[in-house]
Amino acid sequence: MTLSHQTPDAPTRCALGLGSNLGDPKANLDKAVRLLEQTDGITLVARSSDYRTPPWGPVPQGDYINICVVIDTMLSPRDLLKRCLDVEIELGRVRDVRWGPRVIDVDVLIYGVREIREETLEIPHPRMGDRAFVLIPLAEIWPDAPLGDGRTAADALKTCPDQEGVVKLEPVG
Ligand code: PH2
Ligand code: MG
Ligand code: MG
Repeated sequence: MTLSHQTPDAPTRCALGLGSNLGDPKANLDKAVRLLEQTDGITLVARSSDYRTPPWGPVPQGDYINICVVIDTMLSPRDLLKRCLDVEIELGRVRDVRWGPRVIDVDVLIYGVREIREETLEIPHPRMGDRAFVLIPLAEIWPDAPLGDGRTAADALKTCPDQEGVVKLEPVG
């Protein structure tokens, strides 16, 4: 059995990054968080504010709303990934263009202090340390989150580019 299939002996603290820029992004994010929190073996610890973020990457597309959540989980890294992908499917995600627009994206960013480098699962997420749309919501709820390169989320924010474009949305109602 590979490392990513090992279930933990005790709940493991993890961070997930969620984003949406198709349909009703806020509703999509709310629904994804609800599905995650209703999952056996997942306890929601914290949810960040919603952030409007300019699209990152080579594909021209609309702004995203991004959030992060912190969870405790008894699922193995592989089962947690599977649950995230199932939530994406349940919300109607179709995988077409890489980096392209999406109804929902649910990424496993951090799984305890575990480092996993497999073809279909890389934890900590290899690109989060320089992405403001991940680091800003993550540092809001878990500033000490270990990025795996010796830095915390708060450390990485000190040098992270493109932070000006990320706007915190105030809750309505
Ligand atoms: N996700 C992408 C590509 N670009 N840009 C923003 N602002 N937020 C995202 O979540 C995002 C992106 C592919 O995962
Ligand atoms: Mg993804
Ligand atoms: Mg992503």
